[in-house]
Amino acid sequence: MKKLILHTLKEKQGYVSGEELSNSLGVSRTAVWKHINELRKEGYIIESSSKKGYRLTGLPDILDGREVSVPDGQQIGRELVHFADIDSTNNYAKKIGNDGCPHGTVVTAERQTLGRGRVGRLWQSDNSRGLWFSIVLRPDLEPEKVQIITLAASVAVVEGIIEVLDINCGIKWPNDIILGSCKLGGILTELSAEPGHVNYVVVGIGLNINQDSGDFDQELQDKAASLKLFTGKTHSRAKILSGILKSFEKIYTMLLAGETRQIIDKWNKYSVTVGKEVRIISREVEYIGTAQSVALDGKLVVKCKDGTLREVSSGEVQVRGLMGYARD
Ligand code: BT5
Repeated sequence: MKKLILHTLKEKQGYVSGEELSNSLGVSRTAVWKHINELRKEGYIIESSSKKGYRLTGLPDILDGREVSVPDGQQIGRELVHFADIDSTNNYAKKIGNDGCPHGTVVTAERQTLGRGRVGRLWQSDNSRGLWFSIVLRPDLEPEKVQIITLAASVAVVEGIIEVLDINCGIKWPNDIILGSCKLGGILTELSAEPGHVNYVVVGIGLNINQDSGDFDQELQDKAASLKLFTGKTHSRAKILSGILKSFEKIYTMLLAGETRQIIDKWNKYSVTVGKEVRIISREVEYIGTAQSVALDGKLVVKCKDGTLREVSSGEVQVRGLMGYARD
């Protein structure tokens, strides 16, 4: 009933009388009033006037199915699991991935106590000012081709933000979302596979939305961006998440259709890596070169000083001029 009342108030975009609500939904006016109060407790701002009735004027920024909406027929985000607190949405997504959850299930959390980056690094996500979520995918791809999913996910994030806010972000290979010269977000892709077969992939996305600079740990203060720091305004996480899930569905469909070239072309359009001087730091070596392109399997092609080309599949890539890399 509460859902129906909310739906009616959203549709009307103006006052609806208590009588109209009680008649159309077949409940008493006292029942309507009770549900309205419950909605208010959940953060919906509903004005009331004895003559005109009720009017919805503000939505809470909650990340469950009430405010995060996906178009009919969309698979990504059709199932949403939301937590107030969790260790890591990727951990939970892997658990339900193992248990057989449907393709496209999305796990969100207000706060993570153990948000993870790559190779055991920490991801600061101890407050509800960002978007911390994971998507479970069941792609029919060979395990070697999964790296391209991280690139596709970065494109989905950038295009989702353009769609909702008309703000242009960049992508730093392989998994950073950049705004200005700082890190706005990151992607952690994890895989469960057997030889030749992918069981599931978890794409974990962390995106800073409404943080002020004091919300970041000391060591991140010069490196981290948030959409609020960039625009000076607070943004709806639910709307941004809905936009990203929609663009994710689009790019994932391209991936399954074998349109890898088109995905790389999109990625190149947003890349802040290609054409720049990069410092590659892997377990074995460290060198400086120029990022040339991204290969169809998602590897970064780097031209070294001596003219040789090297393909980088993992390790740390620093891009000159970004997040503190200045050449000494
Ligand atoms: C990443 O790792 O950038 C991937 C981050 C993925 C986080 C999401 S949140 C939902 C899901 N659940 C999880 O547990 N994880 C995923 P990496 O490239 O390794 O970058 C990690 C580095 O980014 C850290 O060492 C810090 O320097 C920096 N960092 C940490 N928290 C940050 C934040 N909130 N904003 C910007 N930079 C941050």
